[in-house]
Amino acid sequence: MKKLLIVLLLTSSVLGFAQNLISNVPNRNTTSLNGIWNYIIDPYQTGFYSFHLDQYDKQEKLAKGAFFNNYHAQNKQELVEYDFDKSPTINIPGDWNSQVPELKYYEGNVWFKKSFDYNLVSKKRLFLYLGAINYKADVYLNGKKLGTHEGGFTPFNYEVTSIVQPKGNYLVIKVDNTRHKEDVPTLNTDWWNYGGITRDVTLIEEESSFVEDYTIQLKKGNANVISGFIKINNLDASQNNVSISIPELKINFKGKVGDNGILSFEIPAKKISLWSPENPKLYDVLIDFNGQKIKDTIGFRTIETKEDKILLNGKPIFLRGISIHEENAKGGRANSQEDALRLLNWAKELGCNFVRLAHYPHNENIIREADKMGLMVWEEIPVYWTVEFTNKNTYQNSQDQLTAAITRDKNRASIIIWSMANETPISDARNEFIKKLVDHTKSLDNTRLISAALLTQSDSAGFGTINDAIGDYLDIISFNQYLGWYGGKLEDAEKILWKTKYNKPVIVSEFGGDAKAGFHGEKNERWTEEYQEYLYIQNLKMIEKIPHLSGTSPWILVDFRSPKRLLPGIQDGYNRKGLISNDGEKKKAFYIMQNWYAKMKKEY
Ligand code: GCB
Repeated sequence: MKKLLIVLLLTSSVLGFAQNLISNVPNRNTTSLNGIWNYIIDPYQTGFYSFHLDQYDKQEKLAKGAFFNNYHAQNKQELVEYDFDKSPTINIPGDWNSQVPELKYYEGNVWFKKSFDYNLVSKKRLFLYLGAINYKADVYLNGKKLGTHEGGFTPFNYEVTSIVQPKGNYLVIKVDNTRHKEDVPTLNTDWWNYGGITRDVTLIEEESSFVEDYTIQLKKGNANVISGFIKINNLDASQNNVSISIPELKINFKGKVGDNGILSFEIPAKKISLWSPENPKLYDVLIDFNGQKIKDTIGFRTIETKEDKILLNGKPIFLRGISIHEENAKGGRANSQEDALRLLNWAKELGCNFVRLAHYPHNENIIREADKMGLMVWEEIPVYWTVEFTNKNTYQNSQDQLTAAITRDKNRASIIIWSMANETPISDARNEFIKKLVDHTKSLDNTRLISAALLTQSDSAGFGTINDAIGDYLDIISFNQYLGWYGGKLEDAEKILWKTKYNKPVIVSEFGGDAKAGFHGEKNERWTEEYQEYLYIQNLKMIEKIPHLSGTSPWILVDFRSPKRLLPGIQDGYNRKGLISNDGEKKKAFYIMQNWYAKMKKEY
């Protein structure tokens, strides 16, 4: 049995499952591997397969042709047909499409290499943490395979303690952003498939036993109890003391980690200054595990629903939101703190207290900035349109992405909603799939609200309805509707009524239409700023009358690149539904929304 277990463990590491995710990376002892990397474009995967398509990383003997070996000819005669050090360079983190002109439309394989030195003193452990790679990554350090990871928007890590050397390490990553039907997202999306190492690459140094992850949040619906868990990696049972202190709240809790490596706790707390958009208070929190200290800044707030209201800290709120893609106005994946501030400051200017970060988990910087700025956040996974709901691997992949997002972000007060899916076609398999994701989310975090952006129908009496069985599992009924753009007449807006069978809060998670900034005309001329402005005026008249309305997040803050938007002279590869153009110019509809939010702010 023991032997079998060892074999299983070995096989799993060979298959390369990412290890348990380490959280709160920004506050750990880290070394950044960001910067200039070499890359090789490899459309035929020449560095991965032999000429008879044997996969090099499954072979025993050293394959000189395998790019992950970073091999250099030993003498003038030897044949080696690649050389990272003579290959071009690219900035990491960063997508390849917006950095290398000939890769603008490329979907396929690119290899990346970074060399580094690292002096790891004995008894310490080292982990390689990858913030996100789109879509599939095969990761190698010094020629050894660390693993394969799929999913373009979530972090993963590998232990490299026994592989790293003081000098001349080479980290090689093959990135493949080829789309597949069974992937998450699937073949068809309305956003650019930016390929590459799009988020930070970091080495994390730890002791042999360390705090891997924790939750420190208010207990569901209770503003006087802080609860959660602390999880120790490789617990040494003789050293199991943990303390959690929050000096400003005079909390100094001491506990012992159980044999399973976990300490669960509930700490009574008094007079917490609760986090809210008006008061984005974050407390310094210190965890001390046998003298190892890890710091975080955490806000405390409650979020619940009661009948058709969303209650923040026990009081009803209206979510004045905007949808945002993780993209810079000029194109390219956003990642930095500066990128985050640009986007979130625009949202603030619009009058928002809420952002829908569509359609996948965004980078950690933007979530942490939202925490500081007092913006509530909707975070979602790319279960978008027609993912393969009958495919077990597709489900597992979606669940893994959700787990990683929750693990990374569950201590951020700003996050109030986990969203399971966007505009997915109703079927039994899909309902079952989403239900499982909901159950999984609740098992990891029962303190937040759950939603999904649904599609709408109209009933025989002409009412707009939400006739979707997964509404039963959701805390908030959210739906996307495009009156005056994909259907319906804007003149009818005031007459259109909505109903839902659920006595739950409703969010209009998308509405909008395209306008090319600077293009003017009559309000009935498509693509003009006037058309978009009129569309917003009319939609808002309809939206105001939606029963149970608790928020809106129009589509979208900034124009974004989409391979599906091809109209020359107008779209030119951009979805133009932004309230702000990709040159940062505000369109007329921006001010309609801004006024409406000013009004809603007064009413609530
Ligand atoms: C939607 C999708 C969003 C699209 C948008 C559009 O319903 O959820 O991803 O970009 O419509 O512009 O059509």
